[in-house]
Amino acid sequence: MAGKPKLHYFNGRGRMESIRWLLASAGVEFEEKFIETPEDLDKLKNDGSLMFQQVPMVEIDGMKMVQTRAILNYIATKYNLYGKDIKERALIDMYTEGMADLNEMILVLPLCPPDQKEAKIAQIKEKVTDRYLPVFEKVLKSHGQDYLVGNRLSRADIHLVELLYYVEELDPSLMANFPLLKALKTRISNLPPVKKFLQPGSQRKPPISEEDLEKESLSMTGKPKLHYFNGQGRMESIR
Ligand SMILES: N[C@@H](CCC(=O)N[C@@H](CS)C(=O)NCC(=O)O)C(=O)O
Repeated sequence: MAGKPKLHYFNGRGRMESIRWLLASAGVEFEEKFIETPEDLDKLKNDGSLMFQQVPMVEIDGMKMVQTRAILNYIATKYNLYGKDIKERALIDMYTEGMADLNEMILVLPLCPPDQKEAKIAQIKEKVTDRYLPVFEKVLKSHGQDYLVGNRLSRADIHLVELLYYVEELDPSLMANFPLLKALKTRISNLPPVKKFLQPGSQRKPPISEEDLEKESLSMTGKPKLHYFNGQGRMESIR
C-alpha cells in the first residue's frame, strides 16, 4: 500500500492550502514537511526534488509533483472529484479557474504595500460581490441541486467553500446576498471529512500574520523583508 502523501511547503496557507483542503475533503491523510529555513529550501532544490526550483511539492504515488494546478488535477482525478465526463470536467475547470483567480488576489493581499492595501481590499470586495459570487449563486439556482456540477461532490464545491471561508474572513457581509452559497458552505462543511478538517488542531492553516510573512520571506530568500514607507520613521533603526 502506498504511504501517505507528503507535502513540502511553509507552515502557512499560500499555494498549498487548496491542496490540503482537497486531500482532507477526499478523506486522505497526509504528512507535512515544513520549510523553515533557507537551508531547508536549498536542500530540496539541490537534491533535484523541485522541477522548477519551486514549492508546493507533493510526494505522492512515487512522484515528486510540483505546480499547484497539476497537483490538484491529479488528486481530483484520483479521488473521483473531477466530473463524470469531459463536459462536466470542462465546467469544473471553468469554475475552478475563476475561483483560482479570486483566490490569487486574496493570497497576495498580505504582500501589498501598506499604503495600497485599503484600495486593494475594496477592489477585491467589489470583485467578490459583482463578479465571482453571482456566477456560482446563479449556477446553483439554475439547476436547484446540492452541488455545483453533476449533482454530486466535485473539486469545484471544495475549492468554492475554501474560498467562501476566506471571503468571510475578509468581510462576512459580502455573503449577505448569496443564500444558496451560504447553504452550500454549510452543507459541504458538514461532510464528515470536511467537518474534521474544520476542527481546531487540524492541518488547516490560519490566515498569515505579519510575523509569518516575515518568516516565509526569510525562508525563501534568507533575507528579512521589511514592510514600510520609503522613509526613515520607526523602520530606520531596524534597517
Ligand atoms: N506556478 C507555480 C508557482 C509556485 C511558486 O511561485 N512558488 C513559490 C512559493 S509560493 C516559490 O517556490 N518561489 C521560489 C522561487 O520562485 O524561486 C505553482 O503554482 O506551483
